Amino acid sequence: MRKFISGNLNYSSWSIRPLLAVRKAGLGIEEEIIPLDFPETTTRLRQISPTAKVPLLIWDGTEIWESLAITEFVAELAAPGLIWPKDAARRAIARAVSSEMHAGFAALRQACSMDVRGRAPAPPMTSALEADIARIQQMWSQLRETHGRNTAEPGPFLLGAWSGADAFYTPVVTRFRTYGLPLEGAAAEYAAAVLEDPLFRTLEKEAKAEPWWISYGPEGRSSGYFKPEA
Ligand SMILES: N[C@@H](CCC(=O)N[C@@H](CS)C(=O)NCC(=O)O)C(=O)O
Repeated sequence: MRKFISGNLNYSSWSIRPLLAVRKAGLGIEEEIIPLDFPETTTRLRQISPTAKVPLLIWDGTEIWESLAITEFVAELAAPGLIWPKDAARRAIARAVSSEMHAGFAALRQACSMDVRGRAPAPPMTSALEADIARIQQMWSQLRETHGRNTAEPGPFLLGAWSGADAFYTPVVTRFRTYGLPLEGAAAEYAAAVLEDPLFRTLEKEAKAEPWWISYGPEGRSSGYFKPEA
């Protein structure tokens, strides 16, 4: 069995990162969604995953959890250059910024939950959130202005051609859009390129069509629910 198990595409940022890589690699992997925050969610997650979290990749009896490890595994199976750049220096940078995302940006993640189809006011600015936004602005601009202009693997993404780094920053791009956070210059152009990319557009369409909803409010995150028909 070759199956990728994710949370809702609209809300599960850790799921959509490796899912974009799985789809890019075109390995014919079946996909299953376990909607988050429903009464049965934890039981279902405990049954399938050692961490009771998604994403999880099942590949011929091997179970791989953690978004970065799944992305690395998929990269090994994919054609060279499809997930990580062919050039060793660019590959290292792509991995560095992906690791930085995996381990960091806590203030942004806390204040701006991923909600691909949602639009909401910007949260109150704190110095930690401001620092996360500034680092992202600086990182995206700097990568676009240096590695993004390479001619060997050209494209509008962080390292030129699409890479795992873009998979890791796609949920960040959508947060900037959802909460109307500021971006300028090359960083804003990069975000626009991600939102226009067919790989993302397909996922966005699926996220919009999902029947499962979660609300965010002053009292925190709601349970999952089915939105009543309008
Ligand atoms: N470090 C993990 C984080 C995975 C994670 O936190 N997944 C969330 C969904 S985005 C989850 O499964 N939460 C369990 C739950 O909501 O019950 C990774 O990178 O894969």
